[in-house]
Amino acid sequence: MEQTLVLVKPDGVQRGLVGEIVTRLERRGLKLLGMKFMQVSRELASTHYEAHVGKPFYEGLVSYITSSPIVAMVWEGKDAIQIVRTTMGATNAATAAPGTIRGDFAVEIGRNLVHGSDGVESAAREVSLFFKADELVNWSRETDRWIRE
Ligand code: D4T
Repeated sequence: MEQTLVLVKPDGVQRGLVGEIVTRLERRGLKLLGMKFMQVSRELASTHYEAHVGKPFYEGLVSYITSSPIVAMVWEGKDAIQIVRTTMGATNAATAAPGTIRGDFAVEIGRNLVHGSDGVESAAREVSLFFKADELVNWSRETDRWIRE
């Protein structure tokens, strides 16, 4: 079963979209394993975004994610990484399809509301960056048999 890290970025929190974003992931059928409201430090931001060091948007990215609190979550499910990414829509919100989170609530890449891990390795790395093992809850969901055959 895949796990993926989802962040509601500072714009999502400031704009009151936390509930909306959680609702969409819940309704899609993914299972929540962990959630925390937190301020991202510069240190955590630079580790999280280390792949982007040196890119022209890097400084803006680090200031954005550290500018105000975020909500960090871990969601689980078969194909959870891809399911989160299709639910979020394209990174550049200007081109995100209507019906996706970004396509419905955002207009540009630098204020794209959410983050979702982009692969199995980055998901494992990001989940362990934001959560200790004992902060993730192992639980069984009664509706699972109505979500997957
Ligand atoms: P996140 O990490 O927000 O889910 O985005 P993606 O995984 O979809 O996209 P990414 O790693 O390529 O970019 C990370 C982050 O950088 C911002 N960004 C990106 C930006 O502000 N300007 C840019 O030109 C690019 C490529 C948006 C997402």
